[in-house]
Amino acid sequence: MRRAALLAMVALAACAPLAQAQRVAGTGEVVRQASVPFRVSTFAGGLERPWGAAFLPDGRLLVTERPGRLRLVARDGTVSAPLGNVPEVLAAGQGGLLDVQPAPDFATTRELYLCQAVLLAAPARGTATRLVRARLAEDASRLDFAQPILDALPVDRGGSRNHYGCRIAFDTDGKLFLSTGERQDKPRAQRLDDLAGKVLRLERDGRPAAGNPFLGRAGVRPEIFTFGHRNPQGLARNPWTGAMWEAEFGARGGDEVNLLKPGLNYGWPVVTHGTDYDGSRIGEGASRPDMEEPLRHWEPAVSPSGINFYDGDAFPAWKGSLFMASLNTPGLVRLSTEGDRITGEERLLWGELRFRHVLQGPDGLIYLLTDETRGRVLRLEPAAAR
Ligand SMILES: [Ca+2]
Repeated sequence: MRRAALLAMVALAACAPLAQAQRVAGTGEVVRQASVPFRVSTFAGGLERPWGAAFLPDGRLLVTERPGRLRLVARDGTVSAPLGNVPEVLAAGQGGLLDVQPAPDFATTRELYLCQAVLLAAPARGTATRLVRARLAEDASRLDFAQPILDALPVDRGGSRNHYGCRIAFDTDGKLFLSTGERQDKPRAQRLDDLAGKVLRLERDGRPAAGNPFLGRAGVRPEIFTFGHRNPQGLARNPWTGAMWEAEFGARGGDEVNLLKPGLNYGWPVVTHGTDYDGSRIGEGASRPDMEEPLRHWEPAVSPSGINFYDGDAFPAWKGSLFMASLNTPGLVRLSTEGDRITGEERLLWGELRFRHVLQGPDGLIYLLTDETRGRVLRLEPAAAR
């Protein structure tokens, strides 16, 4: 019964032409052609290219703006002035101030982590993904401490301003996971003496985490947890299994959701289900026995950015879903999961708006960051069935 309903839902979603998209995002209108009817309203506005966000224990929402600002959104949607003492970023191309994530013990330490693009001066002279450890001042007006703790070296000297990855998540042991993009230099994803195109697992001070798969291996960076990634902007811990899930952009098609297992190779650019932008083949084909297959892949592209699992009570039917913010085609993907498997897919607000991130609020509602110059935080709440 459940499976039949799911299949019908997927078929419905697949048939909905983009031209019929409702264009309701943010208006307060009810979306009824979904497995659960919901209302979409604007919770907060006036944010320039919001990229990362996280709720604090007091219910306020920390939001980054890609040009280099960090703000707090109060529970009534009021947006603060930019916080002081935020590190300088390289705001160009896809780079800037990207993710933010409070430490698991934020309530006592006020510690948080930022991921950003950085331009390093001579002698390095190039760009990289950078992780910063910071502390939010008691009055929340500024960071009273902000210290870079890891650069995904070597720097890019080829002039790329793209593919930084840059999502942060914590595992059940409190270790910090950081995704890094391959900086549009494909072979870097397979090089183990290189931190680009990887997912790293770190102690809170940026050192390689205890138990990492390559600790003590000569010529291999001990921070590496998994490798062979292209541009991973999605990272989320499955709250039921504790496993870390990842989403990454393919080139033309080949977007992926992966289940991360220590030390494994996720294939890029040796294997991919997509092609290059000119239609030419990349690498050796779609799969190889010694490389990990994605849990799911998409052709044509959906361009997945932030992901998060939903375990709230406001949408009981969606408990156990993985939500994925999609840029192109713009919209929200909902994947049903059982354990660490994907069992179905539904597309919401499809063709409406580019979403950079999706997260669950302390109220169990779903919050979306729009990828717009005048960006917003949208809120989805259940609506009564008609
Ligand atoms: Ca892959």
